[in-house]
Amino acid sequence: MVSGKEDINMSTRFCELVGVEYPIIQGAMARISDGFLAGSVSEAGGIGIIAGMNAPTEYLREQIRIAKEITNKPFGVNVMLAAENADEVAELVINEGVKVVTTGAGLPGKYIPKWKEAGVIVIPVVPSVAIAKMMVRSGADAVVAEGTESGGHVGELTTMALVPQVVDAVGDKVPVLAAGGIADGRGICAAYMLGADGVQVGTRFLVAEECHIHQNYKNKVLGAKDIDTIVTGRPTGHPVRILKNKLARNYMELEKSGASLEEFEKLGLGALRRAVEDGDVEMGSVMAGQIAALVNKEQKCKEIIEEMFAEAKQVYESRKALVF
Ligand code: TUI
Repeated sequence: MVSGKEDINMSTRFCELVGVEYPIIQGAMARISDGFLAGSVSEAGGIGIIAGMNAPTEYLREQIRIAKEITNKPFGVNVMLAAENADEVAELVINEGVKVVTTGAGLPGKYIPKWKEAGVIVIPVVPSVAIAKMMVRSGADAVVAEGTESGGHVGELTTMALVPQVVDAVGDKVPVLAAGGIADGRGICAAYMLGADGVQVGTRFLVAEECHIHQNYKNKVLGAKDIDTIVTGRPTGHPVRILKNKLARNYMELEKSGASLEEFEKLGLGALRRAVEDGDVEMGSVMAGQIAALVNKEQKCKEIIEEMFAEAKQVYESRKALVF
């Protein structure tokens, strides 16, 4: 206690559930969040997540082992349910003793009993109240309520509208984490005020020093303005938020012309790899959230997490003083 000020503890029931210091998950980012990034986030006191996406099972096993070399703390794997090898990845996480699984883009119900039996903590990422309820009925231990501000595959609702509704629906049963548009301490405080027990952050970790993407991708994020993201591919049923570039303009042209799904697919083929590995940020898919403009420095994962929570404490103190 210093000069009558209570020392604010930002720890929540989510920290107890997972056994972490800070209630922050590094969002799974396809082709981006590997064992090195996830291990670094976990070692810094959050939960790092290796993106399963469509990666071969053997590649994921290697990434899990890399994360284990970096940290003894819990980390997770995201199982992208649309992936062809989802069944194999679901087994892999059990065999490798992975502590946390997050899921995206589908319903993981059929895997949940096995995961729970193996002691895996299951945290589906959900875009709506109905899906959140379904997941909790299936045995989810927590949910991430992800607003449309996020990068990558997005739902319709904003974080501001979605999070309190998911909290009302399932918050008495499981912790709810907020995702979409959170990149600093203000976002953490806002999430807490909406009833969340933590946050999932993706975009800010794109520019982490431990994030091994092409520097052109990082520079594109660092240089982004508020209106620089756009949602592409709505007609395909898989809307994806990316930073505006030539690829995004081509997508918009296709949408206007009422193009076939094949044409969309052709344009999207290999686009993420082009951006992440080749650094082609014009014809590549530069996935990032609406908060990209707030992300303006490259830092270590540890600095990012500690700065965000230190800022959250300051914000809490200073805003509290406004109210009488
Ligand atoms: O999954 C994400 N974000 C993603 S996945 C991804 S990989 C990808 N790349 C290109 C095209 C499509 C996918 C990049 N970013 N976020 C979590 C999320 N889950 N958002 C929406 C959902 C979701 C949607 C429907 C969860 C469950 C659900 O169930 C209903 C159903 O019909 O399956």
